Amino acid sequence: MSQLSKKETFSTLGTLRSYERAGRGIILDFGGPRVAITVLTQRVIRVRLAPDGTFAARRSWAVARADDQFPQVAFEIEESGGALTLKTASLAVLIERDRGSLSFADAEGKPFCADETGMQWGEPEAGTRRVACTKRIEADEHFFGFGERTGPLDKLNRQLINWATDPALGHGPGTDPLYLAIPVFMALRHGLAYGIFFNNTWRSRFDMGARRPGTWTMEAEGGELDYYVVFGPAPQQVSEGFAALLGTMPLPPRWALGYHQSRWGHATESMVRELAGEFRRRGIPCDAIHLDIDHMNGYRVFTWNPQGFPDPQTLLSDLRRNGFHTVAIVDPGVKSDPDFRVYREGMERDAFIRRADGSVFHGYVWPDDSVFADYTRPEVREWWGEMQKAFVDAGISGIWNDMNEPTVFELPYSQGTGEVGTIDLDAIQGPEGEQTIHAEVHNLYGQGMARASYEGLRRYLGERPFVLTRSGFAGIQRWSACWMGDNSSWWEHLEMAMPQLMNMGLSGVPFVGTDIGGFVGNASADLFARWMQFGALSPFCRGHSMIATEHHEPWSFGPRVEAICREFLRLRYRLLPYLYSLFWEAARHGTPVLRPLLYHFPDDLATYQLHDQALLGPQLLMAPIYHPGREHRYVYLPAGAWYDWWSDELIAGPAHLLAHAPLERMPLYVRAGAIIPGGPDLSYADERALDPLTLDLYPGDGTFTLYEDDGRSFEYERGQFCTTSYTLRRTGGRLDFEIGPREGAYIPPARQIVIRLHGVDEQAMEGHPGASFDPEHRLLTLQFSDDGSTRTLRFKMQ
Ligand code: MIG
Repeated sequence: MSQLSKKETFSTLGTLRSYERAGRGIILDFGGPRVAITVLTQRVIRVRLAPDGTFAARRSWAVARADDQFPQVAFEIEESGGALTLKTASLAVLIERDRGSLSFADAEGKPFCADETGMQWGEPEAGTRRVACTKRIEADEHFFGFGERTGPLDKLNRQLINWATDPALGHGPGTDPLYLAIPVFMALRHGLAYGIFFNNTWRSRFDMGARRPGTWTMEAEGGELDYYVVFGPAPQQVSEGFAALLGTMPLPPRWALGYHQSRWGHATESMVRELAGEFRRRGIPCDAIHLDIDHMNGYRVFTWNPQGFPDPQTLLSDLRRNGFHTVAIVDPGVKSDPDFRVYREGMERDAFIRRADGSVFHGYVWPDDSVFADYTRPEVREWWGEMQKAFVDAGISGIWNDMNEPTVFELPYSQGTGEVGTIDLDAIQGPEGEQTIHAEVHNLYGQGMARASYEGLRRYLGERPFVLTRSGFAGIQRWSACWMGDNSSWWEHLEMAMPQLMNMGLSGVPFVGTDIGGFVGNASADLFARWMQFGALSPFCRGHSMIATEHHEPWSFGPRVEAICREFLRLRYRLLPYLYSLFWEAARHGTPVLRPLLYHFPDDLATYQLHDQALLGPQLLMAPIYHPGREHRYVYLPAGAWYDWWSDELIAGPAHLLAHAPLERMPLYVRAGAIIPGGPDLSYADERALDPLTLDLYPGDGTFTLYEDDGRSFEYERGQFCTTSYTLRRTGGRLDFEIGPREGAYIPPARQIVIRLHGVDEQAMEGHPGASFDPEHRLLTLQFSDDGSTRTLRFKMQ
């Protein structure tokens, strides 16, 4: 964003003249420029600048709820000397009269998000102007989130551009930006977390102390200076604030939590049948087969290649009978071909983006000369949604949206694509009466497309759809899962996958994954095994690879790696009740599924730079190996007691340890007090009911809530679900395990409960005549039938 750095005179606010209380907040008058501060919740404050004094009636493209949809919240205004203070029950906003600078403070007066240079704006140019705001970085403050990025977990000292981009030739640790543009971050220091959503869809940039140490800046090439401050003080509360603002992921169908197998190059029905058959023959669980662009007829979206896929309906229903769902890719480029229905209909409806001169915009993508639907228009989304019907009729249950930054080639594909660009920045887009140029809505292109896919699929499937997208903006979780695009089969990209996915979670997007094994290039056997270990415990779990590379299926690397893939995918499937409950938590509260350790240990500064360990939910800690030939790695366990997943050895944290990790093992730890609900081995997620329900208990104090529903309908939105809360409490020589009442309308099928109590001695059996004890593993096992009623089990401890 060289233009933003160029020397330019920026205006600043000056002295506060007056203010007025206005509905949910206050409006500050600086004798021309005005600033609106709106109280959305006790913890969520919106700040908007109007350089000319008028707040344009403007669309907030990404927020899930407009300001007036938040319930009214009480706040007070105090005047004292040179400052004005707005107070809610949780925080204060201080406004300095002489400079108009804003700062925030928690209930104890600890400052955060304080203006340094404060708000600035440039001269109007072609109907818009540059805006910026510079704030102070507090001592020991660090920055996380920002969507999908290369590089480390902590983004202090980095610049991050928000501009959806396909870095077509691959990416390295310094590449920025990538496909998703999510101007959302979380600032964290000891005792205080807050979040920022920069509500601006233009090309923008965060500078987190790179240009001027001690300050951070958000700046955009156009649009408004409009941002939301989401106060914690705990990371969880920041996630909840983002959820209130940007929405949460609807529950995906349970099958989408299974393993997905993809590959560019599955060009025929027989290849697909063989692939699916192989999973079942080899006893490797799998739920979904993805069809890449090879399935299309001349790369025409929503069509089938008659040679490769002469009878998709029979193929897909055969797959379905065998427990496989089919996900098909849909790109935005619509082949410019008068004989092609999608093109014809789109032209009739004037659905395609037009250039500034009024002619339809054309660009090259896979089908060569193509046109692009304008998904910012509701009627265009509706029409695109209708296109899903033919796919649903053929048996498709998920859509994979690719190339939706959008990517436009310089040359026809037959001539090698040339440079990769996008739609003309001055092309015309937007709903009637709200027309704007591509530059304002570029970052929303993938979002609108994913939304159209989701809404159309939802309508025709009548069940929960699965949508996967490469591009998106803040709030993309409301419609789609995301993968991190074209990584390579490099150890460095396995390493990078961890902070990428964790930062996506902190940005409000929980359903995320990377191409297991790497997309570009050939994975080595040990890279594939290590990536599968991490991928099997990632929220979205898909193997994918590029055309003309070596095969990357779980069995492509010989029996040793195949056994590792089988073991870890089976583990994922056994953990589905746990994972599904985490997805429900994400759907309700915006909580990430995969979390950096700082999420649960925000006061332990040693976790802030820990990019290579992750928590799956609150209880399971993984420490993947991401170097060739390594069989040991350094692991940090924060305060508290931990169990080694494989040996049940008890480890007291905080501890730095060297974990032994032969190729078959990814170091895994469980927090003391963990209650992990699990199920039987499965070949696919809905193969059979959850019976027995296994509860793995690790002595200590903890709680967990199991969530259950039918796994595929929208009945849960009408209350057809149930939860069961479990509590583990350790007091002296006693461990109490409480099964709370099953709450909610959904009744799971009758089943057995198997309790597996880890790390105990023989006396734990006392009073449990039916229990068995394995002294070697110090494991007590106990079984009874589950009638949904409450129960307390008491175990004697040493
Ligand atoms: O530039 O559809 O990221 O997953 O296999 C290639 C072909 C276009 C890019 C996607 C990748 C997909 C590929 N696509």
